[in-house]
Order: sequence, then structure tokens, then C-alpha cells
Amino acid sequence: MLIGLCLLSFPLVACGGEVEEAKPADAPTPPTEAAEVEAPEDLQIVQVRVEGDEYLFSPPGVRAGFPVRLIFDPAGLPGCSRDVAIPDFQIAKVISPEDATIEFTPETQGPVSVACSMDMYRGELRVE
Ligand SMILES: [Cu+2]
Repeated sequence: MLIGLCLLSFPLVACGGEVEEAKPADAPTPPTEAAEVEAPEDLQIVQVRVEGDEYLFSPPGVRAGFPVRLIFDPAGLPGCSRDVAIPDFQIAKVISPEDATIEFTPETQGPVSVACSMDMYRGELRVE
């Protein structure tokens, strides 16, 4: 009689354990990881001005894999140098005082070419 009761109670315990899945304990982890990836301090700010027929970047280089924001000085962009093209990222934009920034994320190392739409003014932003 005692052995019979023991055997009967085993499947009941096993079944109860399966219903209570351990998922609630795992759930809070992914949101914390996502918040770290979106951290805004990864943004790299680069000031851009033109000297002669060259775009100059300050700082001259950025790190690959992090977003870059180019901030142009509209007053320091002669003629068509404000008509900016970055072919690697299919970007073409006319810089104005109201909108003087261009953003992109370089995923690989190597120079990124910046030129005016007619390729008269040129510059290279280093990506390391
Ligand atoms: Cu031009």
C-alpha cells in the first residue's frame, strides 16, 4: 500500500514542475542589454570646415562601428562646397544654417570620401 502511494505521487510532482517554467527569471535580462547598445554617448561628433579646396575634419578620425555626426560650419563653406556628397553612404545634402549636420555609421575601417557634388572640393575622414 505504501509503495503504491509513492509511485502515484511521483508523476504528479514531475507534472507540477513542468508547468512552472523558469521563464520569468530569464525575461528581465534582454531589456538591460538593449539599453546598453542604444547608449547615446557612442555618437562621435566631427566639426567640418573648408580650407582652399579641401574639407578638413576635427577630429580627423573616428572609430568604426559607432555613429558619426558631421557638423558643418555653413559660414565657412564657399560656393558649391555646401553641396556635400558622401558616395559610400549614398548621402547627398545641401548644408544650410538650419540643417548643417550629416549622420552615418562607418562599419569598416578605411577613409570615407567627402566631396562637393561636382567633385571640386574634397576631403577624407579617417575611420580606424
Ligand atoms: Cu563643386
